[in-house]
Amino acid sequence: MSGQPEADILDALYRHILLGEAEPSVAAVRAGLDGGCRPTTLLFEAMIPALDEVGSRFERGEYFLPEMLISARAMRASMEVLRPHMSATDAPSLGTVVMGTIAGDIHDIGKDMVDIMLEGAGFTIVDLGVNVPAARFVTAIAEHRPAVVGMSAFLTTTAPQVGRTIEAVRAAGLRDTVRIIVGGAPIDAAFAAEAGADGYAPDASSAVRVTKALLA
Ligand code: B1M
Repeated sequence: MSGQPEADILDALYRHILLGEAEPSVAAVRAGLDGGCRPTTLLFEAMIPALDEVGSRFERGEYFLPEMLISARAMRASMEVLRPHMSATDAPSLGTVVMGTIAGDIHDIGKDMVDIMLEGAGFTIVDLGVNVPAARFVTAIAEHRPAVVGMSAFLTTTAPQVGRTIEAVRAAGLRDTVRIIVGGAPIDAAFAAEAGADGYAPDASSAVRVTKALLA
């Protein structure tokens, strides 16, 4: 047990990720877990708010790409420590989900968070990574026969690729074999419906709820 109050650990974790201090971030996650903090508390009350502040600083011109990058590294290192604590037990898989960030977009932290939450809920994840061309989604569906396909989009400029990817799945004759859920900061329910998706989730927890509902 670390003996530190939870609020202090959350505060330290927030600051370390904001400042891009990977090792201290990882140490704070470990201290939190040792002290009995829930992994989702660390994630939603410190780690994600820190990255939100990184984004705000970038918008205000106080942070530039290198700062975003080192904060992202600290986030990723901390997520790796959390991941095993959020995994499901040996229960049978609820189904396979093929996930990927659409073409032109290299953001993956939010996608990986959705992976972790879905894995934790009992789904099997096939993650295609970032900058995934429509054709790669199509071949992955043919290969893995998933119940659900998840697409993440984080940039306004490349978000229209979601609709193009869904169209490619349709053109390949595979659209009726899968349910498609989309998410990411520039996307909302109206955009998702317009793009031809079956579901939309604004965050990783609701992605689990929506995925289960799509399969019910
Ligand atoms: Co980028 N970036 N970035 N960036 N970056 C944003 C997204 C931005 C909002 C920052 C800002 O201006 N405030 C902005 C986009 C503006 C816009 O288009 N509207 C932006 C920009 C402009 C850029 C570049 C163009 C910068 C440049 O080069 N000038 C460039 C683009 C590169 C490219 O992709 N081609 C770029 C690059 C980068 C880094 C490489 C430095 C780094 C990425 C590191 C990485 O991902 N490996 C980075 C980062 C770190 C950010 C911010 C700061 C943080 C992103 C993040 O991880 N957030 C981001 C600002 C921000 O988000 N506040 C920003 C935390 C994450 C948990 O939230 O990603 O929203 P989020 O994911 C959520 C939900 O969206 C949802 O659940 C997740 C968890 O709750 N969700 C789903 C996600 N996928 C889902 C799928 C679902 C359902 C829900 O179903 C399948």
